[in-house]
Amino acid sequence: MAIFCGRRKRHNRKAFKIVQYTMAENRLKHENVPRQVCLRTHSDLVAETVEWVAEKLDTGGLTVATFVAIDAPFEYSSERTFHRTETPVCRTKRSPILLSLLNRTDPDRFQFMLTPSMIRLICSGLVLYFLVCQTVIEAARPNIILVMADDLGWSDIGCFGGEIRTPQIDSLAREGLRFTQFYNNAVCGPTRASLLTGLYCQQTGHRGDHWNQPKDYSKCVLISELLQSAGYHTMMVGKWQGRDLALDRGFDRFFGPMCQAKISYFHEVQQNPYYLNRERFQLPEDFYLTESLNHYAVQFLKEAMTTDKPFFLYVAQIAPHWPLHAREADIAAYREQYRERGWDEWRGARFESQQKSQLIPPNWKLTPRPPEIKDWKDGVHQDWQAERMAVYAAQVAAIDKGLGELLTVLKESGQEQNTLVLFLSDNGAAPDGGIGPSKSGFGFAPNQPNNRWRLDQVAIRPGSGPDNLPGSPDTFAAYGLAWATLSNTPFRSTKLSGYEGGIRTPLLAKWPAVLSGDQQSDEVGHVMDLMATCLDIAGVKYPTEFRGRNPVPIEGKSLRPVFEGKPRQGHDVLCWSVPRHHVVRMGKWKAIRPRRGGDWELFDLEADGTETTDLARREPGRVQQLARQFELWHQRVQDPF
Ligand SMILES: [Ca+2]
Repeated sequence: MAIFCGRRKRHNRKAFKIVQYTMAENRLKHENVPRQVCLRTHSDLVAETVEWVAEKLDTGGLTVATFVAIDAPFEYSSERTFHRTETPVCRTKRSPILLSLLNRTDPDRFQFMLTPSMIRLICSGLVLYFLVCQTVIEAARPNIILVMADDLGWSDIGCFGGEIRTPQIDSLAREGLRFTQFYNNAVCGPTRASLLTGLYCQQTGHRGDHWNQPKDYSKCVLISELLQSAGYHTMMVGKWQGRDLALDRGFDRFFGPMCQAKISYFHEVQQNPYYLNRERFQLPEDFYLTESLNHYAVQFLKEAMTTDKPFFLYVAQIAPHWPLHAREADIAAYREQYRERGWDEWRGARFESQQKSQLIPPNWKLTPRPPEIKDWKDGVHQDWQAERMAVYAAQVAAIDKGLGELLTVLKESGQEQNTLVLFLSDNGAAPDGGIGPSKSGFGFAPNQPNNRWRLDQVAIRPGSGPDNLPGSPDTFAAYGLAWATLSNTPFRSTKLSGYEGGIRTPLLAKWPAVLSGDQQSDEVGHVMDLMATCLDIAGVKYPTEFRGRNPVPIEGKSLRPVFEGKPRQGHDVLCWSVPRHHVVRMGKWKAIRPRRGGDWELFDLEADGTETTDLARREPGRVQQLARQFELWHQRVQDPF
């Protein structure tokens, strides 16, 4: 039997839905066979339709269920909607409906479908041909899953040398490609601006030096908007830093906080309201941020499998960004390994692993440990220090677990082959949290209530130390410069900086239909290339006009040739204006100077990727050439620094 759960023109949507459900209930009561239902529902009703069917499957009322989601953005009208609704009918898995329709075994049930216009359409060989062609084209368009971690250091994942257990992320490298020279914008908001628009963040109104600030959407178009308008089902979970709703920016589904201030992993806090699509979302008991994001990513992905559209899922994880918040069982899994071996030993181990796996050239030196960081063996409060890294590791592991859940859904759905899965980090590891124990920090201090941040008004214990361990919901701490230096092994400096430890990100790509496994690329790329890549593989042209806006021409360059093993026309010059530095890279050469003025330093990244030897005095002409390129870029993107 077929049940239509959408609305007809002039029908009250809710009333019609109830009528259809009731009809379905009655049919199921009185018919034993075939107990098969094909539900055709508007995409914003899919979730509850799925729930309804799940209940029927549980109670034995149904044995098989198939779904067709009608594209909600189109207004319901006979001809046009018929195109939208009947396209799937022409696909083999929808054939039961078509057969029923043509056989007319139960005309009552299909009274709605058999309008004159629909019959004309079914009889029209030309239109059918067109629909079949559309179906073939649609089937070839790849799905995209893009997972971005927040403040994850370059080597925190196993396949980049890390000791934190990340088997799922590592599987992307084993079954795909790892990029060794990929860049972000050193801080959250600017990276997300580039990722979502394919532009330098300055072109969208970001200065590049602030974690979060208003963006000028009049000059750009978002990846979600273009993919959605091209027929993709678009979904996002996680960190949304816009002032408007993600659903107003091209996403069909959204779960996460409107992130405007420091966040908690366990509770709702000031300036971070959660939304599920357009509705405010009340956090359940026993909430844990990363698990919740993982949960909704999986739910959205499963829902996407019920549509006939290709999909784009953007998972903007907030972990392992501070505060250090994790569940005790997850922390316990890492506590001993950091008590036994500190930052020096693990850093050496990561470096060795990176050389052994040829992630980095053998001639690079490990960047020196910052002078303020003591030798681990000479340090005090080692258990507290170890606890800081153990909580951080638990936060990383939670991201990995979520990716694993997505990969499982993908595999079981049979869509693994033609799905591009990308993983990266929005900036280098963050140095915040202090070198030693503290009594205050992050706006919390002794002799003040510290209870205005959490909405449930529970006070935060300020600072961090041996008598105030991090991890639990009433703490607010970060792991400090020493561990951040480990996270960014072998690179120099950290988040906010223009040195490689601030702006270089791991990037992994898995796409079985195109990419074989265990590949590595030293192609230089930037986070703005991801939008160009997604549009390229989806067959979507970047527009000169979109809904009354005239977006700046896209800066990003597609990575598709790299996936296909072909030569790629990369960036001649890349520039950054990040919180602490101005940076320009041309080929293997990189010049960097303090943002607030000062001399340029020059590094040969091929010979010295860890930026240990400044060549500026030896090559003043080259410095001048790079500085000129930076000035040209600065004028072009209208950086207001
Ligand atoms: Ca970040």
